[in-house]
Amino acid sequence: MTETSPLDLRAIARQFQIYGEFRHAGPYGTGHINDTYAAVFDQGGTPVRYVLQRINHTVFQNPPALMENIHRVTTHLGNKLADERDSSRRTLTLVPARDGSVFHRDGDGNYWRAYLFIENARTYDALQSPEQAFQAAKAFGHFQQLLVDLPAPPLHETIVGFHDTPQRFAQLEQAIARDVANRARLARAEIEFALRLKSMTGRLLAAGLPERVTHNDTKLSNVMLDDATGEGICVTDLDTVMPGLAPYDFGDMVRTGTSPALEDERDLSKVTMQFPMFEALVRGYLASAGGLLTKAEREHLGFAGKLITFEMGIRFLADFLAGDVYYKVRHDTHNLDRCRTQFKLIESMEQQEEQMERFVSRM
Ligand code: GN1
Ligand code: MG
Repeated sequence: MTETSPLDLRAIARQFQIYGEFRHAGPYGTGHINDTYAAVFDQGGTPVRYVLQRINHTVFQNPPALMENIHRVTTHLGNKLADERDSSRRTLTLVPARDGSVFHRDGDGNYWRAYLFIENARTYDALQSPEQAFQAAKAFGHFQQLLVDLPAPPLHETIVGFHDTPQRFAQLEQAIARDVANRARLARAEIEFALRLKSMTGRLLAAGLPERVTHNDTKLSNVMLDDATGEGICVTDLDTVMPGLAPYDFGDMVRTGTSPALEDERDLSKVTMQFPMFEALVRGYLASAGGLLTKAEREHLGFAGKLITFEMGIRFLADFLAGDVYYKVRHDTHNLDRCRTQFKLIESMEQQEEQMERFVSRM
């Protein structure tokens, strides 16, 4: 994507309707796609933080449509939560640009947005307890539940076919065939593993499940937990909120919330699906979204964890083979490392599949 050169965060920040004097700004968070910064303004003697984000417009090809989605979603959430204690910490709130628009476009053609910073809460790249898993899953379920009555029209599809797992698989097959970076030789075992599981890719799409407004990127580092109460207070990363299937959202919680290891852990012996975390995710999700789900959606919750872990594994693998064109990487085998943790996690899920199914059906 185009660089703002040199990156002048003060100038960017001043394009938004933020009171006070700019103090400083720096990189923030661990996302793989957009560039995120925290900026501090002095407001009458008190330092106040804001989030600034540059949207990756190679990945999200229509930023204005994406921002229209986010504006509609955050406005809807804000209205529904208005009477709750601490309401401004329960949803992201966009700060308008000086011209009133919901984004700012800089001279290099980059799209920027600003949010209020949610203080006294944080995200975790790996969860530390079943209680945290419960709270995080409950927050994502609540998010889905609050958006059931989002007024028409449907949200824009910000990435077409985002959770079309068969299409993701076809993209992997293409990457293997092209092998542009000459890396297939480094990933023989992973390619074989992927080819063996091809037949499950279409199962969720073929299940006739209802389309809902879903988040679609429910990795657990996308929900903020309140420092004082531990409550899942705010769901973040709204770029992929669009029509989708609820089990995919639940599945990504299982992918990211049940293993004690990070997504790019190289010691694969640390990667395992911890059953107590799975139980807590099911309980938390059903505590808020249970009333919403159909029988068929519930029946697919266990399977969805495995399917989306596979989807992410093949996306990392395809990007490794393509020469790291999509995800941010810090070294040559970063995407392959990520793929390996996903495939290891699938093996761990397979060993506990029956138990997982039984638990879900009892709830
Ligand atoms: C990306 O934006 P971020 O880092 O939360 C990706 C997700 C993946 C995730 C894996 C738009 O999410 O689909 O699950 O990485 N987002 C996009 O960590 O591709
Ligand atoms: Mg994201």
